[in-house]
Amino acid sequence: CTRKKNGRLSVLSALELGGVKIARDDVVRDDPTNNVPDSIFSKLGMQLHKRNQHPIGILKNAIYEYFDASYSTKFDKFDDLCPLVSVKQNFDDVLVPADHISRSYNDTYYVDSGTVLRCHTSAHQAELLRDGHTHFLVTGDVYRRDSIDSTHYPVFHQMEGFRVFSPKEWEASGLDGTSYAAEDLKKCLEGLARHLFGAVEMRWIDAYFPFTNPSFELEIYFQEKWMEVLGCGVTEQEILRNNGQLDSVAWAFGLGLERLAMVLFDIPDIRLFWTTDERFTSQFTKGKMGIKFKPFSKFPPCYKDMSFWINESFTENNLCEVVRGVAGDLAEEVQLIDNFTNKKGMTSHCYRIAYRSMERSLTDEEINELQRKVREQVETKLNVELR
Ligand code: FA5
Ligand code: MG
Repeated sequence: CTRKKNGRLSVLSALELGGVKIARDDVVRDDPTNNVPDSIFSKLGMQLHKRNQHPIGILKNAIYEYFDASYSTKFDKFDDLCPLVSVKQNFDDVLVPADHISRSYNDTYYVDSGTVLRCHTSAHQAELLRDGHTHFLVTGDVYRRDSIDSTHYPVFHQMEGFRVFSPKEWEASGLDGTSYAAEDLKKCLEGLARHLFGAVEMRWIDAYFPFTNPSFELEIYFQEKWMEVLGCGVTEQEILRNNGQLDSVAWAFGLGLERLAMVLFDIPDIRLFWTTDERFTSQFTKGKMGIKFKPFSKFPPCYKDMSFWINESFTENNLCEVVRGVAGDLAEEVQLIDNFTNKKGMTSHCYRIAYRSMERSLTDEEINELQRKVREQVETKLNVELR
């Protein structure tokens, strides 16, 4: 059912998420404080992580199994928390500084100035701590304005893990609380990686997150590159104190489920998780981890280059949003291939866009039309001068 609103046709729909009813018009409307495009709204409520036959759901269940088998204390599991959260939940509660780039409209989808589509499952740490949970896993869809390539998608899934320790747990060890938690965290995640992968090449990288210290990232070797699969660390005391845990220490992690599933199931492109093509969906079975995805004939990509003079407000995320708006999942990659500044101080960027369908071959006409629209919108929406 459709109706005209503010001069634009919008498909009416409402969905219920985590007990909250959301109407499309609550999210997608012509409002300068809202930057959620229809293509993103349409992903709300898909809940790939709750489908037991889908690689994301299969992986979630396998991780649950690991935690159930490894710990005598049960981890409380949440996979139905509403992805619309307040700016406070998404950022303030986890100590993201007021001027941090992740808060910008360039990086995050805002529903209005006080509400976002969560950009990480860490948005739920504080409320769950306040509700008295000390061991928990939170799985859900998260949303980010981001680049376009085979391992980045504007909607993906994370699983958050959180474990609180009381003083008696580390005091006997001779270690201080932070070292104790950091050791336990690495042991837990290495054990998880072994449970999921058996043998796989992995390495720890020192990292930074506002909500943990120390912080680490785990990388796994995949498609001839190191790929970051998770962030983690020892929770900042302030978060614990603010939420009723006075003498404790804790660890937390946030896993990217698509990235892990790509390695586990040999899935070469992140867009495939969203396809309804049976040649993809029929290859996976509830509870079965050993399956390797067999690509159904790979279609050739088509590359189109475009050059323009950028302006001060130009960002790559805005460009990617335009490309996705026009080409949707036919956009495979957007890559900066040339960049120079002339004597007048004008900077030119050349981007190469790869178009490819996961399901069929595209015609020249179709691609030319996509590229024509991209060029047109890049000019009008981003205010850059095409060359
Ligand atoms: C976070 O989101 C932190 N909240 C993780 C965390 C939790 C750290 C608790 C410490 C304690 P980061 O932005 O690095 O961190 O994202 C975590 C993972 O999500 C990445 O390692 C990656 O696997 C995945 N990821 C990030 N962006 C994308 C994307 N655009 N598409 C697919 N996966 C992504
Ligand atoms: Mg990261």
